Amino acid sequence: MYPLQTEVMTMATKTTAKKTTTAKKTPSKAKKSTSKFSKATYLKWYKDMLLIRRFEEKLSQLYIQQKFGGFLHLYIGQEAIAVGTVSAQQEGDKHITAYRDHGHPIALGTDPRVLAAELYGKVTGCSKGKGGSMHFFDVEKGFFGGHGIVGAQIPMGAGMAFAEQYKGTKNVVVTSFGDGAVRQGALHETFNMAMTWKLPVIFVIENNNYAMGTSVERTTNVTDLTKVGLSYEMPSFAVDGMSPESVHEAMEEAMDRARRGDGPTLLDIRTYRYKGHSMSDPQKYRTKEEVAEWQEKDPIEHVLRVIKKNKWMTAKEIEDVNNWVKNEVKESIEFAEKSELPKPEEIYDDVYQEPNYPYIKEYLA
Ligand SMILES: Cc1ncc(C[n+]2csc(CCOP(=O)(O)OP(=O)(O)O)c2C)c(N)n1
Ligand SMILES: [Mg+2]
Repeated sequence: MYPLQTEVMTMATKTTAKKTTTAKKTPSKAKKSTSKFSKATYLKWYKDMLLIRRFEEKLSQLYIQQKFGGFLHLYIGQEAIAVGTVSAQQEGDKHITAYRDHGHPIALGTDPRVLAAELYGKVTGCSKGKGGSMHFFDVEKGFFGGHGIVGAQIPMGAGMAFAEQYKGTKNVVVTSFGDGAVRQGALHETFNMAMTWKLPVIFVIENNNYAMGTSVERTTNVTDLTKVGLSYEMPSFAVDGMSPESVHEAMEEAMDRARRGDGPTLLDIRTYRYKGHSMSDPQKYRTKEEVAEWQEKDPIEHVLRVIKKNKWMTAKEIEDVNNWVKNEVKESIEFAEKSELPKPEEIYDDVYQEPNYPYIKEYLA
């Protein structure tokens, strides 16, 4: 059974930590939110998380109806990570992630219409319809994809951070990846280099405990992933990924460290994906009870409870937000359906090619 965040937080506050079978896996540095956030922040978190969730719920229906093809990896359950990160960032900061990439651009303010169009392979899509679900991109908003090769974005994120350091900006790069990617060799080379050069990069493990159907426990005997960062003497912390407050605080601290020139941080953000790995996943590797236990910690419900408790929105205003979200989703799909497909002659446009690359047979003749 994957440890619930309450257990992580109990360990962190060193109060009445129960001895459970999972307790040994919970690191001692887990963080719990203590500070207060503004009404505006909570309202934005609520609106953005709801948009991510409703958008993806609609996408999963459309995918089953075969309205679009390719892969579809849903972010549902993990929304607090994207919104808590974005609320902590500053103008000019950059993001790069894996193929589970719908949450970040929405939290950064990319229009869901261009995201829906991308899924439909339409020319109005954020990657001109040539990337699909795994290759969302929005450079204007600081979102550098959307990468399908597990762990490939880790060195790229460090490279982007090197560029910021080289140019002398104060921007930081948030490089996100899954728990499965932690076992890629490139991560270790990158961590070593990032620490040596004190790059302004924040490494984020979106730790949902599963790489497809393989749990962290089945992959390694080092199940506390913060230890991977600590072995490079990188400041490394476990964070409650069901709480946007905890994500924001941990991120803000890491961003300050990077901007001061003190180098990278590793955040092992404990989260859960409510849906399967992709759309074809029989989910035999976990129980319904485990899913339900995590859903009890739902970040959208949590934020809504805070809003209601503080009387920040009336029932009517909450309904208005829900209707706005519903309409955004509807209009996004209509936009995608009405848009044009790319022209066949454009197929090789925007494809990276180095004509004198010496190892391609065609160029050797
Ligand atoms: C180098 C490489 N190996 C294998 C795959 C197949 N693959 C796609 S997703 C995935 C699991 C990765 O899990 P994790 O990093 O935890 O991310 P999550 O899907 O949980 O967000 C694998 C093995 C791949 N895309 N790239
Ligand atoms: Mg995972």
